[in-house]
Order: sequence, then structure tokens, then C-alpha cells
Amino acid sequence: MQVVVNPVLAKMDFGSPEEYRKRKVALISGISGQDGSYLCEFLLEKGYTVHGIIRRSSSFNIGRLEHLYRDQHDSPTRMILHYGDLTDGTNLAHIIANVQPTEMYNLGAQSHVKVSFEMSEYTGDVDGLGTLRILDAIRTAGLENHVRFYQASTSELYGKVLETPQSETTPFYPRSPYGVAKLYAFWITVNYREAYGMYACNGILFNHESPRRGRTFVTRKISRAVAEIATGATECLYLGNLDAKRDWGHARDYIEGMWLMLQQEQADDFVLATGETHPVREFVERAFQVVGMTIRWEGKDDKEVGICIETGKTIVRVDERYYRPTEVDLLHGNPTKAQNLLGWKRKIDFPALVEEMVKADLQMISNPGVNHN
Ligand code: NDP
Ligand code: GDR
Repeated sequence: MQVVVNPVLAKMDFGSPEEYRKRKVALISGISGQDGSYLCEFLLEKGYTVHGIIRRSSSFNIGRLEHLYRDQHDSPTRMILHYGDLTDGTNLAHIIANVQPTEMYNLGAQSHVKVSFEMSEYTGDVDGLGTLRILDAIRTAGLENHVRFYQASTSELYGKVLETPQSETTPFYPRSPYGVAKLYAFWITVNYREAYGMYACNGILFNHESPRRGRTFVTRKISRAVAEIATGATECLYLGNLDAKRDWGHARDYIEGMWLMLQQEQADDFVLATGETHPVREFVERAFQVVGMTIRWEGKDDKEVGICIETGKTIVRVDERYYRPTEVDLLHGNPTKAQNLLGWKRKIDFPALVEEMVKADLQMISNPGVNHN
């Protein structure tokens, strides 16, 4: 028996999925973010036409894409930006119907875990329901058998530590409004794959960083502060939980993994991780080492400080304001499935990541014309 779930959906003839895919047209939500900007570069190099959804802002908010952006009136470009928002289903439906993407990467999100405790309803709307709106827009356009869909799922789904290392079979137990919203997005992606035969994948990505990381995420906050302290622009770095452990990789490596997920015969869900975990305090220590400063820790909990052995100055302090109501203590991923089935492996290791981020911030400070984001 065939169940017709929504008989009013458009039924245009887009040709066979194989013919359709040869067009190589990508659509990225969140193109102005860290991952979106790297993915855009990557896909342009692979010969795709790349469409991106950006939010209207009173200030210029595509700094990470500036080097790729060309005014379409002056010279033709393969990067095309559309105003839109994951809270606006009609707008998403128009964009998808007009662009007719062969691959859709849903990277747009209110992506800050701490902020999600303050903006929980908004985070649920954008990160959870926003995913549903895109999937429905694909169906409404009649493209459910033609578009390959990538959902930016996250290691925050694991939340409370139930087992390590965490893999595709580890149970989820999210610990923030962000994690819970992403849990909805994960399952609606699986559901549309099973219900409508859509090629829809979840990439369960562990933390990945770069010089383009937003400045309020811990790695970039550290690299920026280290560069400022080393150049005398500021004196002290204030942080929250120094003992949280993360599996940190480089964003460039993870972008390739997203693309690989959409090039397989069958849609599936994959963990991308390095397989290593490091505490926040180790990131701090390594970052200061890049500028020749060594840290000695003193005190406990919120009274803990980091003292520079070379100068005797206190350069790190704990500030309770950065603690979270519920914390994810340990993330440590197992990327074996992605290694075996996608042939994916991270190339940039932890020391190289820290060094690149600190050096990029030093360069930005000494040459304000250099803009990473
Ligand atoms: P960023 O915060 O750097 O980028 C988020 C992007 O989403 C920005 O382009 C932002 O636009 C856009 N956005 C925010 N709200 C909306 C909205 N309402 N409608 C449309 N677009 C919106 O995140 P990352 O690049 O680091 O991450 C990309 C995705 O991957 C996110 O979904 C994130 O949750 C997920 N993820 C990230 C990981 C990481 O370690 N980086 C790990 C696992 C998952 P604007 O520039 O205007 O703010
Ligand atoms: P996370 O990244 O919450 O893992 O989410 P973040 O860098 O914000 O925090 C990592 C860990 O560092 C601790 N921490 C601090 N964090 C921030 N932001 N600022 C501080 O001052 C600070 N001090 C200590 C945090 O408590 C936490 O334990 C990121 C985002 O990119 C998500 O979108 C993504 O899904 C996950 O990574 C995987």
C-alpha cells in the first residue's frame, strides 16, 4: 500500500537524479560562519556553483567571505548570496525552489552552547525547527529524490558521559537547549530519510576550530587573548571551566568529511573526530608556549589562577560567569566508521591547530588589515 502523505506537493520533472546531480549546485545555510566559509571555498575549488543564505544585518556580516565575494554586476561569480533565515519557512521554500540545489548543507544555527541557556526558545526554533523547515522546503519543491542533504549534527548530542570514546552507537543525553534542539534536528533528518527516501545525512562533528572561529568560543578566546597579552594589549585572560575536555580538530579537515558524506551510494550518519581529547587548561598552556610563556597553576576551582613563570604576572583567572548550568565534561570521539567508509582522516593535529590560531591572531593584531572574521 502506498501512503500519500502530502498530495499538494509540486511534481515537476527534474530528470533522473543522476542527470540532475551533474549540475553541481550547492546551497549552504550558515555560509557566513566558520564552517560555511571554508565549505564555500572547498566547493568552489571543486567546480560547484555555491549559493549561500545570509541574514540581513545592519552591519556588514560576511567578513569571512569577503575574499570570495565579487559584486555580481561587475564580474560573474559562482558564489551567489540570498537573504534568508531559518525561522522563515516561506523564504526557505522560495530559495530552494529557485536554486534547485544538488547538495544542501544545513550549517546555519545559533551555535553557542552557553548562549542557548539564555536564548533557549530561539535556539530551539532555529536549530531544531529550522532543520524541519529546510527538509519540508525540499519536499515542497518536489526535490526530495534529487537533493542530497547534510545536517550539522554535533557531539553535544552525547552530553552527559555514558561511554567513551563516543561513536555512532553511543546513546544521546544532551545537556543544553542547544543540544536538545540539535537532537530534534538529528532525528527529523533520520525520519525524513526513512519516511520519504531522502538522501539525508547527519555529520556528528566534534569540536573543530580555526583562525575563523568566533571569538566567544573558548579556543579563539584563548588564542586572541594570548596574542594580546604577548603584545601588551591586555593583561589577563578570564575563563570558566578549565577542566572540561574536548576532542578538538581543524575546521578545514571536517569540511571535507561533510562533502564526502554526500558522495556515497547511500545516506548514513557519521562521527568526525580526532580520537584525542584535551582539557581546556592544556589548550591554554600550549597557546602561551607559542609566544614563549610558561604557566604555573595555583589555587583551586574559581580561585585558580595561571601565573607566567617568566614574568611572575597572573595571566589567567577563573570567572564563574563563564560556567554553564549543566556542563559537558568530556568529549572524545571515535571516527572509525568515517575512516573506514569515507576514507576520511584528520590531517592537522592538536599542536599545529593551537599554533596556527595563535599565530593568526598575532598577525591580526600587528596588521589590522588582515581579517580572519
Ligand atoms: P558559526 O556560529 O560560526 O556559524 C553559524 C552560521 O549560522 C552563521 O553563518 C550564522 O549567520 C548562521 N545563522 C545563525 N542563526 C541563523 C538563522 N536564524 N538563520 C540563518 N542562519 C543563521 O558556526 P560553525 O560554523 O562553527 O558551525 C556550523 C554548524 O555546525 C552549526 O550548525 C553548528 O551548530 C554545527 N557544529 C559546529 C561544530 C564546531 O565545532 N564548530 C561542531 C559540531 C556542530 P551570522 O553570520 O549572520 O551570525
Ligand atoms: P562547546 O564550545 O560548548 O564545546 O560547543 P566552547 O568553545 O564554547 O566551550 C568548550 C568548553 O570550554 C569551556 N570553557 C569556556 N567556553 C567558552 N565559550 N568561554 C569560556 O570562557 C570558557 N571557559 C571554559 C566550556 O565550559 C566548554 O566546556 C562548540 C560549538 O561550536 C557547538 O556549536 C558545537 O556543536 C560543539 O562545539 C561541538
